[in-house]
Amino acid sequence: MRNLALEVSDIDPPARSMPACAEFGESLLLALRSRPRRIAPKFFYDEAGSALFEAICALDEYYLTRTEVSILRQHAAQIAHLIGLRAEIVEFGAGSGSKIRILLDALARPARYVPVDLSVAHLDHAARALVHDYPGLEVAPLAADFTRPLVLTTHQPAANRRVGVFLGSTIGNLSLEEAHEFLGRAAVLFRGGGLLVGVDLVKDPAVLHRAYNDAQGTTAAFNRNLLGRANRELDADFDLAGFRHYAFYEPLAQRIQMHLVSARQQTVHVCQEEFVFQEGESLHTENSRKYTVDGFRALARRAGLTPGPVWCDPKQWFSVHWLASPPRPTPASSGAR
Ligand code: AVJ
Repeated sequence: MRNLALEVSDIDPPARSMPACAEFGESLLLALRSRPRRIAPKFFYDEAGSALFEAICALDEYYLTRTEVSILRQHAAQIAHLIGLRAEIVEFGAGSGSKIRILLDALARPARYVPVDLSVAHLDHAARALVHDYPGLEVAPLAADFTRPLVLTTHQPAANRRVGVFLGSTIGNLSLEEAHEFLGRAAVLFRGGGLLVGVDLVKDPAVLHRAYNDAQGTTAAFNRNLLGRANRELDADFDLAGFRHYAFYEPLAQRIQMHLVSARQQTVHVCQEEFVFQEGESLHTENSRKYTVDGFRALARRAGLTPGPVWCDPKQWFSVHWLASPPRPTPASSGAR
């Protein structure tokens, strides 16, 4: 009998299109030259940034992670049933790979697990641990930027049924237009299967404010690490203490905005180029959009998905959605009138 278990050495080195640091440099220079200055939040996640994000997930104020984990635990059996037997699971923004274990433990026999993440180190570490802990599971990591269309269209199917998993409310980093586009591509990629998405919900602004302004300053350190990363990778000379962490909730736009605001007039250098920050001038580093349950379902429907069950915690602070992507009608069934 053929042994389907993969040896760690069998895992292909993750393929990647562009060195992340070169892309970071270009994006930061573009951001600093334009007004308003803004950069994509994906650049937070170097090694230090990923560790800081893990620390955020453990904070009292940051209810998102523990709430989502409790929802997944409570409904793992039903979710596993929807995912079905022998499915290929593609997880976007897999990170440390801890949440997927809740689902893997509930699934009878997943065919294949494809973690998609920007960080090769994260992917490698998580893949090794999963191959060790789940004998018989094929793990095929993909180092890629899932905010780009390329990834979702070039990836080849390996199982009959493919299911996407996008947890942690990472979808909140996308604008409405980008989220619509992502869901539309997912509808095509996961046709005949579906997509499981974790979505943070609109709630008391005070609760949201605390989640992004924790007492220990971990979120501030996470935000400032972007500048630290520039100092390490791009020969920049940001004074981290010269920038204030500023995060606020906009009820009308249903999102948190996060900024780094210059505490004084200062000059910084990035890749030999000089930039002046006036006192109070900001670098916009992140949007974190919140949804209502109905608002998110409507967005998914507009993108071509069929909203199914949705699970929430008792306080209705966080939601996990099953979005089905119905199979294309077969010629036989559409021809039969
Ligand atoms: C990983 C995008 C879901 O928006 O809550 C945490 C990132 N930023 N604290 C979020 C984050 C500040 C997080 N996501």
